[in-house]
Amino acid sequence: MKRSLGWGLLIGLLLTVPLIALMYLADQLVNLPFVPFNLFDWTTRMLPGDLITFGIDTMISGLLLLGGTSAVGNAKAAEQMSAVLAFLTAGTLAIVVYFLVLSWRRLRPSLLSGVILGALVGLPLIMISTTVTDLSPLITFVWLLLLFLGWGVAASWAAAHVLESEDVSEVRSVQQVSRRQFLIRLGSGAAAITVVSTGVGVMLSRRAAEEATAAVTANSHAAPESDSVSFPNSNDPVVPAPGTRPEYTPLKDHYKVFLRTEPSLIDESAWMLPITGMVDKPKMLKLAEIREQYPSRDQYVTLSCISGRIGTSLISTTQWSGVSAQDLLADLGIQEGARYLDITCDDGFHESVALDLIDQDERIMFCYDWDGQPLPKDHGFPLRIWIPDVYGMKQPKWITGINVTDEYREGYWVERNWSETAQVKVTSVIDTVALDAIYENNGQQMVPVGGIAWAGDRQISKVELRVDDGAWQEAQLRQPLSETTWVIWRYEWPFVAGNHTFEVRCYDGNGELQIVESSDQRPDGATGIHSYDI
Ligand SMILES: Nc1nc2c(c(=O)[nH]1)N[C@H]1C(S)=C(S)[C@@H](COP(=O)(O)O)O[C@H]1N2
Ligand SMILES: [Mo]
Repeated sequence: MKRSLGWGLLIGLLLTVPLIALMYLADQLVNLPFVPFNLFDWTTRMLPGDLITFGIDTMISGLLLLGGTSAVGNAKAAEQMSAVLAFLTAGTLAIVVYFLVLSWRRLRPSLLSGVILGALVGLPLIMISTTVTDLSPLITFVWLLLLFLGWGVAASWAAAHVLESEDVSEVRSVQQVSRRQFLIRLGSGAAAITVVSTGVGVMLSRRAAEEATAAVTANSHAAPESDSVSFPNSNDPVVPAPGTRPEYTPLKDHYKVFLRTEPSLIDESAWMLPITGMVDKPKMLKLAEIREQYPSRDQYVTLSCISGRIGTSLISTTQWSGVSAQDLLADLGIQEGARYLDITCDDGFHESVALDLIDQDERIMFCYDWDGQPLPKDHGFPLRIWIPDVYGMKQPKWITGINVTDEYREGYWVERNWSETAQVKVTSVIDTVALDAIYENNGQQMVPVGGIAWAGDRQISKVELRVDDGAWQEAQLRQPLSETTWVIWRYEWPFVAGNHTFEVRCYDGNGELQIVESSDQRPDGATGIHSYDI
């Protein structure tokens, strides 16, 4: 029993690793589904919302502990790694169980038993993968079935070589020799398949990434905003304290959140936006038509994720360009009684947006550019919506359809018990106490302290700091990029040696103090005071 457990583990690993490598290769070559990701996405979709949030949160805190804030950018890589490891574990365990059953029931590892193993494991996975792929289900089915049957048959063949149970000693020593040879052959076969498939796969994926970058550069009708144009507040005398985050987030550093293991990859030539439902004149629009037929507008926007804690790195600022939802809807002939847009996305995400809200706010836009360039694929290419003053969870990316309706449907995360309104919680954060930048002013040593404050579109009227429970002191505010971005603040701290705790609080444009009582991010967004120790 123990021996078959050991053999099962070894053979399980030796066979499941190349299986994964082959699926990866086929994914890179012709876009066949990569089952580990499909399985992971399916599982997270089936699990209750609370548990997923808990999982994501645990992972983010784990990464923070391990590698500081920069590691959070790698959360997706960590998720992909977990998906592959989970699959490897499951595949290996299946072979272990198969080996245990064989030795427990004293069965010969026949070819049929291998076919059964492959089918038992493969069929449910194939069901999951065919529901998420865009390829013909038949091709997907045949390819994956062959792969899993091959894996099962290889397991039975390996079992036949390693699980013989005769006790006669000469036979055993002969067996040991042939077993060793067998293992060497199996091991080198597995290694060869893995190395070649992964190598070619990685090469293909690099080339695809390069081509995508080249295409974006060729397409971009304007140089990136961040390089060329000066910002509206470039003359503001309040300069960020050294160590404050960039006021305008470099595009590659913008935070990312998406529910699937991989972002949707939408081909512009195949994409059209249908606007249907309660309208007299339904439409089907290509991206170029949306760009050309409607006036475009630009807006500096800070976007944040509701699942961030106080001081989260899931918040960023860039320039959004697109068409006002009012303009896009103007000539559709929206019928009497219509009340919502039901927006659907490539990845199964969806959200309802009230027509009343759109009527009240011309800024709500269907956005196609970020930072003067077509939306990056991670950020929703070709089209996403922007709604001021609400968290990202209400703002669909990769939009594939707009249905005008009189029925309200809860959005993807609302269905999973997150806030229905998801209005941004007023927040302020200390980024830096710049001890390195200490300077003297009239004989007093001063240290610049800096950070951000944000209130959705309600603006910031005041930011205050205190040190070690002292009195609250007012900070200087830099003019923001727009009324919908964060405000950079700066405070000059009269230096006192030793350990200290800094705290920050802010007031919105109406003079209302941010919520200072701590509450968890779930379900309405985190509240409380951010503090910083030196
Ligand atoms: N289609 C789709 N849209 C989506 C999401 C998603 O998973 N799928 N995530 C939402 C969430 S929770 C956030 S915080 C923002 C993040 O946008 P970003 O990744 O471009 O920063 O996108 C929102 N829109
Ligand atoms: Mo989010």
